[in-house]
Amino acid sequence: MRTYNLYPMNEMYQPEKNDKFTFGLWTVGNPGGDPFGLPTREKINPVQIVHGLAECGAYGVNLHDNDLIPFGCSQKEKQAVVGKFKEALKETGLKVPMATTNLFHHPVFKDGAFTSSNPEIRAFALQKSMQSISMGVELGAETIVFWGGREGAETDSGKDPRDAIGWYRDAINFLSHWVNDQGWNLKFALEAKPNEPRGDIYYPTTGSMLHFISTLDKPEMCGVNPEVAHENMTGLSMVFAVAQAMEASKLFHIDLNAQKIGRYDQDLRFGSEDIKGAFFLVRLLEGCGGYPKYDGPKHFDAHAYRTESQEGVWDFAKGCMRTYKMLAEKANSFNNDPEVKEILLKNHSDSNNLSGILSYSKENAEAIRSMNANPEKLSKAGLQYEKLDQIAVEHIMGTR
Ligand code: GLT
Ligand code: MN
Ligand code: MN
Repeated sequence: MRTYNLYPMNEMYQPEKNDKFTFGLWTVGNPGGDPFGLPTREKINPVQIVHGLAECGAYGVNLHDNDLIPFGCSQKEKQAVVGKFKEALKETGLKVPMATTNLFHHPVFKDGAFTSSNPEIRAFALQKSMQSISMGVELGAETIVFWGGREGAETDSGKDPRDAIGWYRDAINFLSHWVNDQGWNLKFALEAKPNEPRGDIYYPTTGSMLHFISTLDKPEMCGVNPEVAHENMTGLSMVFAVAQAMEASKLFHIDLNAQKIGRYDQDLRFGSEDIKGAFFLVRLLEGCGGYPKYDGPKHFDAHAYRTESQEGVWDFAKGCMRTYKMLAEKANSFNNDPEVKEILLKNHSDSNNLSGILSYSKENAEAIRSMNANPEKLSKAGLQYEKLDQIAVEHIMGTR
């Protein structure tokens, strides 16, 4: 494989192990097929993917059960494939931080897995998840992602969404109790998506997943796996979704990619669309405003353009990581920019010492009630957000 030579002089953006950059087998292994056209690349096998990712400098590789073990594979074939995969991991030092279950591809899941109206299909979905989680544990995974691609509907005539929502809860509760009984210390990360492949999907946003978690038997085991594309598809803010998850200590995993608003799930190279959105997301993840850094794996759930050969796939993978690192540097320079600090300090200042009365007590309620506010004067202050935002743009563009 050739080395990344777009910027051969500049070594500072090389990925390092402690960046915890990961890719799924299904991402760099995507052969470029789409609903309208055949694949444009040869399919490479999981062992080749592990070696390719290691050469790119990734930390780990994630997988669905069926990315490694074809559906319906015998126990013997399974052992052989897992053995070879483990060998490749050992040779390269790559980790498997996350595993997930494919509950969307096989026709049996055409009307949902955990939310199928048929209890036999719901039971099969649990069985498949248990097998997949066991394999994940064998490979060292600490996080199990659940993406319910088929958990939705085209018509609400077929089932009551309240039933479906309850069945999804039953499934996550079942699996969390089972994992606990196995003595495994795993985290579940729930991934939302508004639609596609279903007309509508239950729990369509990270925010709705966060509420769902609070209704589970073992909420402490469960967090979210927000994806840029999935929040952006409907025009929502990924920054707000991730901030809400971080503030609730529920950001267990993250899927980084890019998306044009209002389209199908594009899964584009991280930072290739909405560079300012990507900048503020990285700034959040790297720690700012007195909040700590997100320390979990950063998974690029994206794939190369269909125009690419395998070489282009590695360009894509290196591009994702490189852009993240460049944005992390820019976020740091923005945070340390004296003018930024000055504006933020001024806007947040508490010259009348009022922050102490904003949490409820009877005395504080009395203080608020009798306060002499001056909304006319308060509304006069310009907040200098035009300047702040332009400074952010200047940092991103490298002119500051
Ligand atoms: C699928 C989906 C992704 C999920 C993967 C995990 S599978 O590619 O589009 O967003 O994260 O199941
Ligand atoms: Mn995803
Ligand atoms: Mn996606």
